[in-house]
Amino acid sequence: MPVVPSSIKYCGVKLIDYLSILLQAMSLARHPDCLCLGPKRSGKTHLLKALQDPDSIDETSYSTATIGTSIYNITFPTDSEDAFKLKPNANKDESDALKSGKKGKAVVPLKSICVLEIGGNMAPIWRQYFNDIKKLIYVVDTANLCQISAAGVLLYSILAEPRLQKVRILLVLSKMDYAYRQMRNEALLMLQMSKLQKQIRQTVTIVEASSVTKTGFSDIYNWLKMP
Ligand SMILES: Nc1nc2c(ncn2[C@@H]2O[C@H](COP(=O)(O)OP(=O)(O)OP(=O)(O)O)[C@@H](O)[C@H]2O)c(=O)[nH]1
Ligand SMILES: [Mg+2]
Repeated sequence: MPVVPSSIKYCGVKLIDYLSILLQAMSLARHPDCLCLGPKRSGKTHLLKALQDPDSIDETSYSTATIGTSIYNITFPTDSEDAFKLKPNANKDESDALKSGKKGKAVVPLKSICVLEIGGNMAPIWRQYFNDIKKLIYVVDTANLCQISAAGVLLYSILAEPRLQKVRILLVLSKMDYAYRQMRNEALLMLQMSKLQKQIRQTVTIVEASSVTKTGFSDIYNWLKMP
């Protein structure tokens, strides 16, 4: 582990640059298929853990703030139609083998996607991770009235980034299990989505989700499945 030179130990900007290079080198061992961004405590870690293993998150779960980045490998079943699309030349035997196991039990092919979460406290240097990204999940906490407008401004700054003009965007309205959350239309109004969508080139898919009740998860898996 390299030692941080003492001269920059307490110098905020330089230290954060140093850390970002270090973290980038560590996390890019496998290039992520997708980035997950959003303000602090918006629910990124909870969401990705729950997508990875739905049983790992319930109403008693707590996630600590992500310092730097975290990688998640999300594996999910593809339906048989997708499997045949992936293998267009499969003959009948291969197709049957995909559909059923030896004892006739259904075997559904799995697909895995690598998602890189960058902590909300890294927002000033998110753009260092924008190279060669095809998909981006942006998580907004619908139960945090104080944060939601700022989340919209941050989202706009991401969508204006030249390297992200062809990226597929998934906007997750998180924590939908809270009674005091903003409803979809109110949240979108506070994010100024209708104004924003007129100014951007990307297609934005919007999903209401809860990592506790797993609301919206089938829509998220379907979005992840897209090429
Ligand atoms: N009830 C409920 N609570 C949630 C949900 N998602 C997140 N939380 C709560 O919000 C807290 C923060 O969520 P995290 O997933 O750590 O937030 P984050 O976006 O990863 O935060 P940073 O890593 O700091 O950027 C969690 O510890 C949970 O207590 C949800 O869907 N429902
Ligand atoms: Mg986190």
